[in-house]
Amino acid sequence: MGAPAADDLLFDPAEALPRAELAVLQATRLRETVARAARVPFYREAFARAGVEPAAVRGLDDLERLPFTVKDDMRRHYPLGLLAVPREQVARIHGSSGTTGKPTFVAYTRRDLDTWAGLVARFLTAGGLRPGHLAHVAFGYGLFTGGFGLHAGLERAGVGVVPSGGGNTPRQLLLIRDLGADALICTPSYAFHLAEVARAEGFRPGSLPLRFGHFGGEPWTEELRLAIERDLGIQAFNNYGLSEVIGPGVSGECTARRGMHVQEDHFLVECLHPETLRPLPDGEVGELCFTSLTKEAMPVIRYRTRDLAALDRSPCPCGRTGVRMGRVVGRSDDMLIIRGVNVFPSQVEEALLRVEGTAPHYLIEVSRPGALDEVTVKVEVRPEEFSDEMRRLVALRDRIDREIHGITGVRMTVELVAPGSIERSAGKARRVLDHRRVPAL
Ligand code: DLL
Repeated sequence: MGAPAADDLLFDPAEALPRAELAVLQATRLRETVARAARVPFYREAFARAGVEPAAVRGLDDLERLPFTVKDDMRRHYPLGLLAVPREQVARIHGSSGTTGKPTFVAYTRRDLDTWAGLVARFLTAGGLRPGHLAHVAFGYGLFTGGFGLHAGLERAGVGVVPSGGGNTPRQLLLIRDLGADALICTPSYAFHLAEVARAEGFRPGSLPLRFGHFGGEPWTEELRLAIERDLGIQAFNNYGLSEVIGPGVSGECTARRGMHVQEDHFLVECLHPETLRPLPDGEVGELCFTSLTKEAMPVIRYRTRDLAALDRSPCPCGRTGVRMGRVVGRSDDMLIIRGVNVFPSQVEEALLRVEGTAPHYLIEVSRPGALDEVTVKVEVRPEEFSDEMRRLVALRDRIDREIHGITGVRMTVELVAPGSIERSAGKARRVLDHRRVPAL
């Protein structure tokens, strides 16, 4: 492997720690994390149920004995029941959507925010950004970790930031062009959409000043990468993360772009068989599971992401020693990612149940006709409503539309269909038809 290649600047020497040293650091941090988690009643009880005495956790070999954490545990302890520090030490709260319509919250101490910025700065640096560059952030700023997370990491890396936020694509193009941004930061589908809108506005997307793109927050394919690179004339890098674990910064690509280096001095990663939950050999696609090693406000123990990907431990020419995860090729639950927003079919169901006149039969169809995801929800109306006048049907549709948007945060096209027209099944009802192309395994 040798020294990192000249353009593979490390933001932090810890990225290239020899594996043996890394293992020692991880073991120390795992002990600290377990001790910290044991302050939370939920974890204390989970450890007790698993027969684990927190003080007896000595090293990495003990990981397998620790209990799993799932998203539902977070929901059940809404809003901040998994906090491991006094509320006064919380410096920021972010959140992600959940099935109940309520977000699940994640909290950060000052030190967590500092750690997080450093982790994001690492992958941005690994992907070519340098002090003096200017980055255009088109992620939403808010509870979603994308906007603020990338923003802080860019600043930490010494990169200038245009905090544009989401929406108003023509204006985004204007800012990128007139301010001379070197890098675009958003979801991959939005990057592609920007290029489309540029073309529709009559200019060549490749004429924009952009040279780099750092994209994440949703699954994408190698084909989409090539298309974005060709359209915008940039090098595009993939980065991955999830709010429960920290947000963006869990892993990211280096210039070799042979998978995303997991920041293993801050997170232990396991790749498990989604049903047996036994570890899988490298190269096999399984469910990724993360244990935080440095988080203070909300440590997570063996958090089951439901994201399916494979791990690769072969040496990387960049010199970073963190294991690489491949593209996320699917989910082991029914969560959909619509334009970067996590949506569960049960949220749509919840919205429908709030509206009188609908039958509990629906079908969510997802497609990507252009760059952006489109969702149509077909909803059966009750017979007495269906025969009713048009005006009432329109009002019903608008009501459903508002409820769905209120709960999921996503605009979906609502189509009212005749009673009995949605296929019934004897077993599990098929609620989702996802026509988007599944990334190749
Ligand atoms: O999406 C954090 C993030 C923001 C990552 C910006 C990267 C850039 P959540 O909203 O909690 O957090 O959604 C997390 O999004 O479990 C994956 O299913 C999916 N996801 C995130 N990044 C990628 C990626 C943010 N690069 C969920 N490839 C995760 C595939 C991704 N899926």
